[in-house]
This record gives sequence, structure tokens and C-alpha cells, in this order.
Amino acid sequence: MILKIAVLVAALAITAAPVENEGTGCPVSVPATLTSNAKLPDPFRRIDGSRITTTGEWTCRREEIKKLSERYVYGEKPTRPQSVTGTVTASAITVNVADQGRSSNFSARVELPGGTGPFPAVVVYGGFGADTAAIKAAGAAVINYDPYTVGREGTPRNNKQGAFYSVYGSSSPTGLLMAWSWGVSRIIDVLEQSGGTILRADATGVTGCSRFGKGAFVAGAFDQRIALTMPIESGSAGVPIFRGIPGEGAQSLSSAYGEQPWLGDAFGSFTSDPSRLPVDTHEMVAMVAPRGLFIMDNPHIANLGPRSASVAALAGAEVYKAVGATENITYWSDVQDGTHCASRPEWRAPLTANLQKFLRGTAATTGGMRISSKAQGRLADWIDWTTPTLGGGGPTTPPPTTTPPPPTTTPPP
Ligand code: MCU
Repeated sequence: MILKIAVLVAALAITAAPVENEGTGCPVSVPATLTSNAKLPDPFRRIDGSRITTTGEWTCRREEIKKLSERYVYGEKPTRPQSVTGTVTASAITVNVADQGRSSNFSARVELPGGTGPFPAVVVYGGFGADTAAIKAAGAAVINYDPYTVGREGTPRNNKQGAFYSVYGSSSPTGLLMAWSWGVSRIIDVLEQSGGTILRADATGVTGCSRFGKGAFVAGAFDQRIALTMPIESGSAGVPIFRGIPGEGAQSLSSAYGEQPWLGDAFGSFTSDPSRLPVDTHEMVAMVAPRGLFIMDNPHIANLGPRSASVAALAGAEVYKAVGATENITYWSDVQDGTHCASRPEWRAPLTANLQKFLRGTAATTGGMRISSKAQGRLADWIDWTTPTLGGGGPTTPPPTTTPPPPTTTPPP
């Protein structure tokens, strides 16, 4: 009986999908013309203007958001390359990819926690700002990922470099954040192929601070195998709603776009007017639903856009609510130290709870909006839609792409 309950609790916390993207078969036609909207786009409204009414319909609505975000914000994330191979040892992961005659490789250092494996693992972008001691103490391995090996900084947009661009071309319009996320997905491919004896492939987290918080956010949004996404102090081009950044006085969109090729090339036409964007970051939050999401933010630095980040979390949480996973999203900016990417005692308990629940499958309480009074966004100022009560049913898998046979009866004249 006790065992049965434990299994049930464990199963309940596993929200990750077995595949990178469940919506690949959904038909999506990205609109050719864009209309201006100062408010946050309705995440429940399809491109054709209708609203979804069942949780099953979220799969294909999510795919629309994915396609729009690729087209206008981050650039396209190619599907799994023709060949992905690699190795997993107790100290490193190697990744080799090949697609259409081009190949590249990269590797990441592994640190195992104490105890006996196989272990869940957290991909930690860059080497700072994440509490790796707490991650290991919770029984998860750390995969030290250097995103620059996959997409370098300091290059012009027409000459991007790194393992991603060696395969997809140095003039690929895909920005670094998406290139980095592709690298994380290929690490997970290798974990899957390894048979999960050292590191589990079905319990991966991702985190990073600042520019690497932007990266962790995008990685979690675009790979449904990631069980827990934890962006820290991500700033403009990360969690904060694009539409809120100018008013809050955060790093401007043109500054973020110009500082490094983080965003896709196509974002260039929106830096002075984000209201023309058919998506905003609350929908990237929604793309993570119902999986674990723990957004950590710093309310003391307006340049990071913490107020706009809280709005993204609040609006995205409406989708979590609609799909019945409110307790899987946590936002936390109630912290003392104003230093960017500081080590923060306030996050240790919620971090541990998130790791336990989403990576270990043990019971823990997560969720909630712990927003600092210094940087509180007001959802009501940003939305003109309401959250539907979604019914069960509806297609959970995309409809077949073949056209249905014509009706057998002739309609009356
Ligand atoms: C918050 O992330 C960035 C910020 O967007 C940049 O303007 C600044 O140069 O670097 C920050 C960062 O990555 O700090 C480590």
C-alpha cells in the first residue's frame, strides 16, 4: 500500500514528455501580415481566431506559438539531426552531430552527486549564478554546459560560429539562444542513447543566470523532455515580456538585440515596436506548461526588467491553471541581495523542492508567486482576455496530415 502511494506520487510529478516536441504533426500557417496589439496576445486564441476549448487542443495551439516564436523571435530550431552519437561517463558527455554532409561536436563536463545512480541531471549553462551545491545535495548531477562551444558570442550576425553554425551555416538567421537550446537537446539525445545507466534521460533540468538565464528559459520552452526549467535573472531577451521592457526601463530591445546575436535575426524589425509581435514571453512560459518551471529574479536591478518578468510569469501561469498544473510554476523575486547572480539563501528551499518534485519524483510542495514589492507587475494592465475552463478530450495528438476522404453522400441540390 505504502509502495503504491509512493509510486503514484512519483508518477504525478513526472510531467516531461517522451519527445522533444509533441506538436510536430500539427498544421500551422504563420500569418503573412501582423496586427498591432499593445496587450499580451491571448495564448488560448488560435491563429485562425478561434479559441481552444479542451486541454487536448493545447498541443496544436502550443505548436502555433512555437512556430511564431521561431519565425519572429528566436529563429528556427532544426529538428534532430540525421545523426547524433556520443558517450556518457561519470565525468563527461560527448556529442557528435551530422546533418546533410556537415558535422560538428562538443562536450560537457559532468559532476555526480553522492549516492548511487542513475542520477537525474541539471544542465548548468556557464559557470556562475546557479546553486550547484544545492543541486548535488538534492541528488542530481551537474552537466557543465559551455554554450559558447555551440554558439559563440562576439560574432557578427552574418558570420555566426560554433557547433550549431558549423552544421546549419554561419549565416543562419537562428540566434544564439536557440542554438544553445539545440545543444541541450542533443545532450538529451545522447543521454537517451546511453541507456540511462549513469544519468537518467527522463529527468533533465536546465538552469543558468543572466544571459544564460535567457538561454535556460529558451531551452526549457523548446524541448518537452526537459522536466524542470530554472532561469535566473534573465533580463531582456529572457523572461520579461517584450512589451513591458520599454516602460520599465529595462535593457532596451535594440540593446539586447545588438549586444550579441542572442535573438534571431528576424527580431530586428520589432526592437522599436514590440506591439507588432504576434507572441510575447508569457507564451514561452506557457510552452513549458505543465512541466516544472522555477523562475528566479532580482527586483533590485530595473535593467533586468523584473516587473516585466513577473507579468510574464503571471500571464503564463494562466495557461498552467487552464491545464491543471498551477502548482508547477514558481516565480520568486523576493530576495535581499541586489548583486546580479549572487548566491541567494532564499532560493535554496524552493530550489530543493523543485528538484525533488520534478527530477527525483518525490513529494514536495512547489508553486506560487513570491513577487518582491519592489518590482510587481499588474496582470490586469496587460491582458484583455480571460482564462477558459478547458474541458477534457479533444485531440491530444495532432490530427493526421492527410486530407479526409470526400463525403460519400451527395448533398441535396
Ligand atoms: C542580464 O543578462 C545580460 C545583459 O542582457 C547584458 O546586457 C549584460 O551585458 O550581461 C548580462 C549578463 O549576462 O551578465 C552576466
